[in-house]
This record gives sequence, structure tokens and C-alpha cells, in this order.
Amino acid sequence: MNIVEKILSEHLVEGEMKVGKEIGIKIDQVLTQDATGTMAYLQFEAMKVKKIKAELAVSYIDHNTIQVGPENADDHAYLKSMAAKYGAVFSRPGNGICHQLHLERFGAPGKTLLGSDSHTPTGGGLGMIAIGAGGIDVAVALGGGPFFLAVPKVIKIELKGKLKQWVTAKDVILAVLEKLSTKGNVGCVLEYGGSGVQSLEVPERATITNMGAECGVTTSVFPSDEVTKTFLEAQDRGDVWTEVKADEDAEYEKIIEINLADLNPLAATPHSPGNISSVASLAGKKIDQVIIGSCTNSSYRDLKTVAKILADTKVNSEVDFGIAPGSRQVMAMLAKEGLLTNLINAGARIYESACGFCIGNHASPKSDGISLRTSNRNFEGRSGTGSAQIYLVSPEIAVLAAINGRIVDPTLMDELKYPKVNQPKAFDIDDSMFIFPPKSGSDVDIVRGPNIGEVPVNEGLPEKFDGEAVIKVGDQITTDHIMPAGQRLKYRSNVAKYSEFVFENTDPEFAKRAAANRDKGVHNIIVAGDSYGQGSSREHAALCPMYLGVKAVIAKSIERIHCANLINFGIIPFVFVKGADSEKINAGDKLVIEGLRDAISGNGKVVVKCGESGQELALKVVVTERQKDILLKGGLLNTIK
Ligand code: MIC
Ligand code: SF4
Repeated sequence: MNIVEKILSEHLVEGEMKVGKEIGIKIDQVLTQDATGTMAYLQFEAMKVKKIKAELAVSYIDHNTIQVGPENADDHAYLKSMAAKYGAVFSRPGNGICHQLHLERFGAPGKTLLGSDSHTPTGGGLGMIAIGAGGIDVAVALGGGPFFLAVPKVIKIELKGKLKQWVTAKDVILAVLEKLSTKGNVGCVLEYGGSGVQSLEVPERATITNMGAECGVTTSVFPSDEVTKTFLEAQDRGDVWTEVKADEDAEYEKIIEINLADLNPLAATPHSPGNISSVASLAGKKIDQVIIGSCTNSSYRDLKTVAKILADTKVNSEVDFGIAPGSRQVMAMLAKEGLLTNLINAGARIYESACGFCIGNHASPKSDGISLRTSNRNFEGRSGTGSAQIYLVSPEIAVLAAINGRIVDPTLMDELKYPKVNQPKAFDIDDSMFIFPPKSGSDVDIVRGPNIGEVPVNEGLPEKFDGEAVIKVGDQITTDHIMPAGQRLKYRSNVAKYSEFVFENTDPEFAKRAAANRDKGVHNIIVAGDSYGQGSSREHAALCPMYLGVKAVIAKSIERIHCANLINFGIIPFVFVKGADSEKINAGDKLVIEGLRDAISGNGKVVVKCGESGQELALKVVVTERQKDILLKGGLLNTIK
């Protein structure tokens, strides 16, 4: 067996391990963050479970830490009280980014981890099966219920050789993205192996599995070996180490070979993590901003390398330069070693250890600005500046650009010395920003500020949709397009308010039009191209459209997490039987679909009659028996007793 088959079969509670078939797996560890966590916990409450049943649950506060107005702090207070009452560890704001912290303090080889964040696969760097999902699926896992997924196709990425100086883990995952692109990988897992694996430390492996999310795969995983053991021992957690490796004769869907020694520095260019160019081809490009941080690249190794490069240097006066350390551990160790001084002296703006800039919460570039970032997503508008151009690179390339004011390729500059940074024998451990739950939390009162809303529920599926193509969008529409984050993020716990911003940057009138249709009894239908719903796990990209009366999406293809979220909220994820038919529907067309309940209970095939002409187009929805029940009842919450 390969690693994926091993871990999944050890956790199998329902179904059969046959590629493409739905299975239910036991979830050992659960991770939430505040932006998705409030909704996950509200849904957990609605399920009326007395105590969290997963082995470990950690509720991180890292996304909404800006606190302009009371909303974010209200959410934090709610989550803190929920953690104490139901038995989760609470990670206080300022402690760091969930994925970095989980890697440092909780992740364990061979375990399963479900997180309400699409970059949960960061844990794959430790040899665990770590999957991102919508909040309600995570709520089910908190309550001890299984997580359902299709048995994945496992693609092996066979690594050979060793990275050259100035070439990093970021370049490995950008090279993988160049080969696989951001679409067409639904239902696959990337399993890393080969002799090159041992040259990569755990945080480097985690950079690679983290950004595997951008390929649209279910997760990515590395073996757990001596390198993993050394990392866990340095975190004083050697006891959780166990070896995880594939059998010699393990089988894979396909094997992609990458010789690490052949790689060169790469960049993802605007506006997709899949648009890959060599740094050499971008050299000389003038830039306005550089930000180093995010769950992809803000480990101790990353930031120490940056600090060493910055020693006795000043940042270019044309560049707005910021650094957001991944965790308090990283920041404290840099401070202790005197390296924080290098950053401060060079002119870096030191941001909080949080998501911040990455989700467009602050530090937006100037209009038309060119920004180099070490994060994982450069979707149009995500930075908070619609006209900005975001390039994704390694910390090494980012810091050199900050010094030079333009992109430089260090592999072409002989005089530059590469600062080799070794992992410390022991990381400094201070868990005081985690609040561990009391044995019995039964007398804890839940704190509900005015920002904590109700979870809306959908009605059961009608026999017929009498609808309208309320919007028509193209290919690769991300959840950032559907449900913007940034300055709107503070409304995550208030669905009625947040819904006003659905498709805000694509079609500012969308929410009003959809709500008016809903109030007239017209069923709203979204028409889309390929790879609809790329990116984040935010279930609000389904929940808020549901609130606005969206009943179905008709697309050429839909990404995994978003598809599951649509089903969980009773929105039907139709795909065109013939992709080219999408051309035949225009925005505003009347769309009628009859015989819905029979079709959903049966083979999932329907026709949509569109426009005045009433021309008929074939659609299908591919769902399991479990999902059919959810759709018929109008969402997962309606199926839970
Ligand atoms: C992201 O990177 O897009 C986020 C913000 O972390 C999301 C979660 C969210 O929208 O709250 C994700 O990746 O799932
Ligand atoms: Fe936070 Fe950015 Fe990572 Fe999402 S991708 S978890 S916003 S740092």
C-alpha cells in the first residue's frame, strides 16, 4: 500500500477502499480558525452534542485579528467560551497562524486531521492525512462523526537529488503547480517519496503540502522518517513520532519525477498560483511592495534566512516591506538570537503573527501596485486592491527584491552568499498562549455578542425550479470572487450582513438582484465555467448564496471543497453533460428544471429549459446516496438528528 491507502484504511469506518467510491473516515484531530470557526461551532451547537468527541480539537484565532469595531473580538469571545465548554484547546490571537502552530505543537504522523481551512494539508509535512473542509463537515468531526470523501487517486511525486542554493521548497511546489495546474486534479492526493525527500526538513515539506491545495487535490503527504523524528524531538514531542512509509511495491495512479537539482527559482504571476514563470525571466521588474509570511512560508528557517540576508542592509526606499512571522515561537526565537534587530534595522514593518495581509485584511498594495509575497494565493483582488499585481515567490527571492527594489535572480549573481540555516536542536517551547479546556466545562456560559448570528437553514428540495440565471461567470472563479474576505471578513458570523457582499467585486448588484428574486419566489441559479469554487474552504461561499435564494449552480466543473459545501447547504451542483452548452445560457435567462426530486433520488440527470426559446440542455449531478438525502432535505443540518 501507499501511505494514503495505509492511513485511510486504518481510519476507515464506512465504505470500501475503491478509487472514486465514497468512504467515511474517523478523524483524530480537528482544527478550526476564527473566520470559519464561528460558523462551524454554531453548527456544532445546533447538533446538540454534549462534548467534543475528537481526540484533539484546537480552535485558533489567526484570521480576524484586526479588530476594527467589536465584531472580531465578539467572535473570539464566543469561540473561547465554546472551547472551554465543549473541550477544545483555544489558541489566543497573537499566538500564530493555525497551520504553522499545528505543525509545531500538535500534528502527529499517521493521524487524520480535518480543518475548516483549505491549507490544513500543511500537516501532510509530518506524514498525516490532513484535509480541508467546510465548517459543517468539521462540526460533524468535532462531534465524533466520520468525514466522507471519495477514495482518491494517488499521484506519486518522486523527488531525487538536492536543491541548489537559493532554490527552495516554494520552488518545488511551484514546479508541481506548473506540471499539474490549478484544475483537473479533483479527487487526487499527492504523495511525495524518493531519495530527495530526506534532504527536506519538515517545515520545507509543509510548504510543499500547504500549497498543494492550489492544485485542487484532496491533500498532499510526505513519509514520516528520521527527519520527522528530529523535528518532533526538537519540538519536545518525540513521543508522537511513528514511521510512516509506503510499501516497496506500492501502486500509484501515476508517478511524476522531479530532480530537485534541476529546479531554479520560480514565481507564480498574476492572477493564479498556476501561472508559473522563472524568476530569471522576471529579473529587473520593479516592485512596490514585498511581504514575507503566511502559513506557506513563515517558519523559523524561512525567517532566519531572511534575517541573515538583511544583516547590515536597508530595504529599498521604493519598497513597502513587511514581515509576519508564522508563530510566536518563530518570533521569540528570532528575538532571542538578536535577529529581529536585523529586520527592524533594515526597515521591515513587523506585522502580527497572523494571516493578515494574505487574506487582504490589511497591507493592501497601492493602486496598480506590484507586490511580491511568499503566500499561496494571488487571485485577482484578494490583496484588497483590485488593480494590484501579486507575484508569489520564496522568502529568499522576496527579501532580495525588497533590498534591490526589483526582482533579482540570485543564481545569476556569483557574489551573493547563501545563508545556510540549520534547524535548531531544540525549539523554544512556550505553550502559554494556548488555553487548555477544563475537565468539565458544563458551567461555562457561552458569550454571544451582537455579531453572533443564527445559522440559516434551507428548505427541502422542491419538485421544480422556476428560476433565472442570476449571474453567468467564466472559468476558475474562486471563493474569493464569490465571497470576498478582506474588509468584509468581520461579518463571517452574521450571514444576513455578509450576504450583501456575495460577488461584490464581480457584479456589485448581484446580492440585491438575487434577494429580490428570492422574495418574488424566483429560484436563483448560478451559471459558471470550469473549476468553479477554487481556493478556500469558506462555506460562506455556499451559505450566503443559499441565504440569497440560490438553489443550484450549473458549471462545467466544480472544485472539491466548494462542491461539498454546496451540497451541505442544499444547493445542487449541476454540471453540463456537454461543456460547450454553457455558451447557450445567458445571464438573466429564465431557467426551468422539472422532476427534480425524482432526478436527485435517481440517476441525477435532468434537462434545463432555457430562455424564451425553451431550448433544452442536459445536466447531471454526481452525488452519493448520502448526499442525495442531504440535497432532498435541503442541507446537512436538516439531516442531523
Ligand atoms: C484562505 O486562505 O483563503 C483562507 C482565508 O484561509 C480560507 C478560509 C476562510 O475563508 O476563512 C481557506 O483557505 O480555507
Ligand atoms: Fe491564513 Fe493565508 Fe494561510 Fe489562509 S492562506 S490560512 S489566510 S495565512
